[in-house]
Amino acid sequence: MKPQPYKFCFGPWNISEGQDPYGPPVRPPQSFEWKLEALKKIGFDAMMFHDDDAVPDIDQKTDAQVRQEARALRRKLSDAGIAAEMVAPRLWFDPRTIDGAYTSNDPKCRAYAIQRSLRCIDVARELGTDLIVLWLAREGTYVRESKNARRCVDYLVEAINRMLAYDRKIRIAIEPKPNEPMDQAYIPTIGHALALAQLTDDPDRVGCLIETAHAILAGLDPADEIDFACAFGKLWSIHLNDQNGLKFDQDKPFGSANLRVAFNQVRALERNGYGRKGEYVCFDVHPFRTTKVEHWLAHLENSRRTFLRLVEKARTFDEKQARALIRDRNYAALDQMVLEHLMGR
Ligand code: GLO
Ligand code: MG
Repeated sequence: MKPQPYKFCFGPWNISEGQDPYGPPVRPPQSFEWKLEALKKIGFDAMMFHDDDAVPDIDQKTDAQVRQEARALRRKLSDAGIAAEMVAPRLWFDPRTIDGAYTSNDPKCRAYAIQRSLRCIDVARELGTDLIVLWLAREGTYVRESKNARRCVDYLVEAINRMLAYDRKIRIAIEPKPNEPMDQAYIPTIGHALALAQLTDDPDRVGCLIETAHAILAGLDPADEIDFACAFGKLWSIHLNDQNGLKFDQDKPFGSANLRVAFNQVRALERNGYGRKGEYVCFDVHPFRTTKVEHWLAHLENSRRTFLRLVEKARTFDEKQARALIRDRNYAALDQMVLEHLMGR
């Protein structure tokens, strides 16, 4: 089979201004048009969106306004030759999501989260994508006794069922993360996401999105998460980046912390034919806080460059030699062979 040419994507939040919990922005905010132009200039194919990236102040607008603004955005995107990859409801900013969105203890807040998610589907429909991403940012606790985790599973299923029923065409990709902002999240891994899918009314339309950093924060190998999701035919999007151990979510450029772990993710994507059904390679990466304005897109270009170099490395890996070493159970030599290959020999 002919090797897949990959298509690339990032979100407007990936051109970030450098604020962290200890300091303010260090780069001036840019308009959406500037970011779209930047995406086009560096030759990416698609943009991913939060519902309020697409329609700012979405909660203040009527349904008709939301649809109209999303339609205007679609025209802007198609004029630029850029696709909308997915839309994700931002369920972690509003005061009604302080105690979680779908799993809040307050029924009024849970109702808000569901309504907001249905609006997100309206936006996706207008933007011409059937993919809704759920990063379940605040579905978890700081204080374990504050919520009934058993009931929270039902709340999550109920919210997803409402979305599935609202639009029979959409697919939902759950993006698990084990912590941050929460101490402990309810859906920390791909196994949890896919198990949750089985409890919904239409498991075939509930899949997942793997983010490298999130898998590492869960103590897992992102390549294994890729293979696991692909065994179910449910890897519908991916956020490649990197993470140096168990710290705050770093969203480093792809391959920046561990080239070998990155290589294995690329190998896993290649052996599963990722991209053949139109899936995009998305980089959920951020510039370092030290980045100057004139270098603002480097983390995105570098991530793609590293990805493509690793595709080459995956395709030129001596599989025959590797198989011989595996037959001989000579894993020491296999280990070194991988290192030599990555070092260029
Ligand atoms: C944060 C997540 C976040 C999501 C985005 C889309 O840790 O990775 O960037 O990917 O909000 O849902
Ligand atoms: Mg992400």
